Amino acid sequence: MSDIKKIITTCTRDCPNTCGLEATVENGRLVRLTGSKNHPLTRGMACHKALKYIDRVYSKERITKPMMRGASGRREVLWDEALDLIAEKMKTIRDEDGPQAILYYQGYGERTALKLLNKCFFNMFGGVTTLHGSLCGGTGQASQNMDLGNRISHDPLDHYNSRAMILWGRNPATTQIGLVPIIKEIKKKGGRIITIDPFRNRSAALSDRHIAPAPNMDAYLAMAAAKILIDRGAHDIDFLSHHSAGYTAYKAILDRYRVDKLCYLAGVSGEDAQYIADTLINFKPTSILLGWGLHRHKEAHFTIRAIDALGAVSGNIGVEGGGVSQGFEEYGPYDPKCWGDQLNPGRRTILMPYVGEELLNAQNPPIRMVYVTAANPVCMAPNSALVAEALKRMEFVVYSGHFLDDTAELADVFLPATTFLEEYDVMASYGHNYVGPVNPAIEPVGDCRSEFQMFTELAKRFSFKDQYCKSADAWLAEICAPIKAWGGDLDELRHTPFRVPEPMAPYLDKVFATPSGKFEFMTQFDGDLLKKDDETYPYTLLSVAPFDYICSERTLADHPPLPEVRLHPAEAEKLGLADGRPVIVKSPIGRVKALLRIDASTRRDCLVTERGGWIKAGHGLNRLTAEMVSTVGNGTPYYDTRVTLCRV
Ligand SMILES: Nc1nc2c(c(=O)[nH]1)N[C@H]1C(S)=C(S)[C@@H](COP(=O)(O)OP(=O)(O)OC[C@H]3O[C@@H](n4cnc5c(=O)[nH]c(N)nc54)[C@H](O)[C@@H]3O)O[C@H]1N2
Ligand SMILES: Nc1nc2c(c(=O)[nH]1)N[C@H]1C(S)=C(S)[C@@H](COP(=O)(O)OP(=O)(O)OC[C@H]3O[C@@H](n4cnc5c(=O)[nH]c(N)nc54)[C@H](O)[C@@H]3O)O[C@H]1N2
Ligand code: SF4
Ligand SMILES: [Mo]
Repeated sequence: MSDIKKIITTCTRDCPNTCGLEATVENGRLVRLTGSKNHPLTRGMACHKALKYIDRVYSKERITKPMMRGASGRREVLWDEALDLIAEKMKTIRDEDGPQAILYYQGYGERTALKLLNKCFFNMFGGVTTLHGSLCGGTGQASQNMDLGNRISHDPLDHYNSRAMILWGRNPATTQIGLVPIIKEIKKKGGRIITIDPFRNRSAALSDRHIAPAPNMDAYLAMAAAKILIDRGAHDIDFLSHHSAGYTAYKAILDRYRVDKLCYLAGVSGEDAQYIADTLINFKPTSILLGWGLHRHKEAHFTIRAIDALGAVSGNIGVEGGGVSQGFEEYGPYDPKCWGDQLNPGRRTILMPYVGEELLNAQNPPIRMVYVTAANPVCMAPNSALVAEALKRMEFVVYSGHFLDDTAELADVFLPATTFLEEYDVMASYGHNYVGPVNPAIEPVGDCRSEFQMFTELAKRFSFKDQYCKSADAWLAEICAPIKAWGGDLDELRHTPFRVPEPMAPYLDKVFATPSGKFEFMTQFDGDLLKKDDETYPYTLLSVAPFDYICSERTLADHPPLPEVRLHPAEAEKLGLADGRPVIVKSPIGRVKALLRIDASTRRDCLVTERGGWIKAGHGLNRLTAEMVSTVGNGTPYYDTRVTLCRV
């Protein structure tokens, strides 16, 4: 008779949906992963990628034993040998150059509660160099903070109160399927959905209208819609006069342009802007969802702030079913003391969007060792070639992960990590307000260990072992102290998600944590900074979220021989390029061979592709992306990359 178990857990992939899951285990082997019905928001949902997670767990390519690189290549070693070497290197470097000669690079691969302790480990060790800035959500959040004081998004369930939804540079049909039933419900009730994206993404098919502005020119579109609204007298005078600051200066920016000029600059038709204004007037409340794609531009704060302003002018801020929402605090429900930063105030951080250059140029002390967890910076950070060169120049690189990806290839020590299906932890979300349990469905494959176990074992080799080495439950009680203070029960959390007591709809009292206590309008706007005409490199490279994978989480076998790039038919004709043929994509810093797809769903000024393929598989689009940092929020403007194409 077979032994069948069902385990309630939570998906910890870098995905805002953070679904409640049910794992089915037959005779110790994971056989099924489906949505768990007891999750109040995701309610039995799981995406098509969930099946792949089972394949990843048992993949032949997965590294399941520690490995070390020596003169004769890589060899498997026992955990003790790997950890002894790491401890010895860390002590030597600390004694010779101080702890800041080590960089701890924490990626986005998994962001659970116990992962706070990774940094805590390095703080107890003496405080190493860490990162600031973001490859992901920095710009949008910092820009919204300027307007709202502190960004708080509407609970996704509050969108059921919306009569319309604007997906502004966001593609939930691919990136957050939990929003799809909400979108369908709004439509069923006669509401409207608008997708605003230079590329006709998958979510456009769910929408009443797809509007395709030129990349990075959305601020003009938002201003055009606001101007139409004000001209029609449909602006929210009560909100503007009592709860906002800076409206006069913002209005003066609008008055510098005519509506048709704004539409021209945005690269859209007048009807497009009218449609948005009409929706905001006649389908109240409207929720506006900002995507992460939207803010991967240097001056994206103008975009975000102009959209926030449109939300305010139309009376959608601090209103149920309204709002301009992007994301949530995935570390919000935890005690920040557990990072341990208070142990070493003022430690050096380096700028993530410039990680290659920063690593090479760091002085006093130079960086000698890099410790990477849950990341693939060679593939996913800008300027892959420089990141790879920097890692090669390091004296010692430790990588903890699952597969031999581009970054792991350069590691001296590979520590095989468990996946979330083999782990005990707690997981909050950057897409909603629920914290869920992470329960091990199966025993670790091979000799894999969770990062918590790895750092606990490593800590035993240091003088701070007594402070660090505690049980997972003891640590979770400390980390999750805020959850307890909010009335949560950690035992109950092992099977039932807990909702963080954030409001369903924020700012209902119209009080904002800004200097004025009011909503603050953008009062300065410099359109010249948005222009990016470049005859040599005429296309904006949009390297968007793939449908089938999360970022670079794939195996070598998953890769087709070439990455695909999508170009508008008129441009392909102009260049004499044929569909299905290889092309060379060139940027000022690199070139990548790709397969051309001729596709009318892109604008003529864009080349669209999916991010995340590995360099060692012939993909690696960040070989084309130069280091840049956004003006606000230290984000990474990947989509300011300009390229051209030619035949192979
Ligand atoms: N399947 C899948 N899901 C994922 C991920 C994944 O890799 N795969 N990644 C996860 C992560 S790390 C993140 S951060 C989120 C991202 O979630 P999303 O923001 O929803 O996805 P992106 O594809 O990054 O960007 C969305 C859209 O922004 C558009 N865009 C780019 N520039 C502009 C612009 O200037 N204006 C406008 N209006 N639109 C623009 C792109 O064409 C793209 O279609 O998704 C998460 N979910
Ligand atoms: N060109 C371009 N580049 C981009 C973007 C873009 O739009 N275009 N988007 C950016 C965005 S939004 C993001 S979030 C970043 C992501 O950049 P990264 O965080 O560097 O990369 P990921 O591809 O998410 O890879 C995560 C790795 O962590 C591993 N992993 C997963 N769980 C665990 C775990 O529990 N322990 C350990 N040790 N390892 C684990 C996975 O196997 C995988 O190898 O990329 C950015 N790069
Ligand atoms: S990747 Fe996202 S949508 Fe898919 S199961 Fe995980 S949390 Fe849900
Ligand atoms: Mo991200």
